[in-house]
Amino acid sequence: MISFTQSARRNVRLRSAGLAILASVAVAGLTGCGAGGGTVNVNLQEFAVVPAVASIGHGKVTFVATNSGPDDPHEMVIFKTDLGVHELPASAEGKVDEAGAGVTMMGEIEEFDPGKTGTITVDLTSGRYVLVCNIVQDEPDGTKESHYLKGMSVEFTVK
Ligand SMILES: [Cu+2]
Repeated sequence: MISFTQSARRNVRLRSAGLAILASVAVAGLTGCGAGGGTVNVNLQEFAVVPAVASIGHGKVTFVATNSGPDDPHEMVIFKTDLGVHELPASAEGKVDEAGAGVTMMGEIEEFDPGKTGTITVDLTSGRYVLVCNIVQDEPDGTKESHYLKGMSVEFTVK
């Protein structure tokens, strides 16, 4: 008699397991840098600049500013700077020099009235920024009223 012995061992070793681990490490590395930009709502009022968040990831950032007044027109200038919010280069009457030493002007929402909204989109790199209302008004008594000196400046961080 003749007997046949069949060996049916089919061990297929999946070598793709190692590749899957490498891929997940690469994805984790990309998510850690805080990129992305986004939208920042900002409230402008007498006399404060109040962003809804203190920071955002770098990239295209859209600022949507609402003038809550109650009485004055406001604007919003974006400076990249390491100077403090009260240390920006300004004239005696309180107008920030938008081309001054230590500040880089990144963009501006021009002056608009209470109850209205202004928008700007800027491409921002990581760093420290200050948002300012740079209006200096002529008062009826002949004096000047600087919105910056009255308190309309705030620090904002881009990660
Ligand atoms: Cu203002």
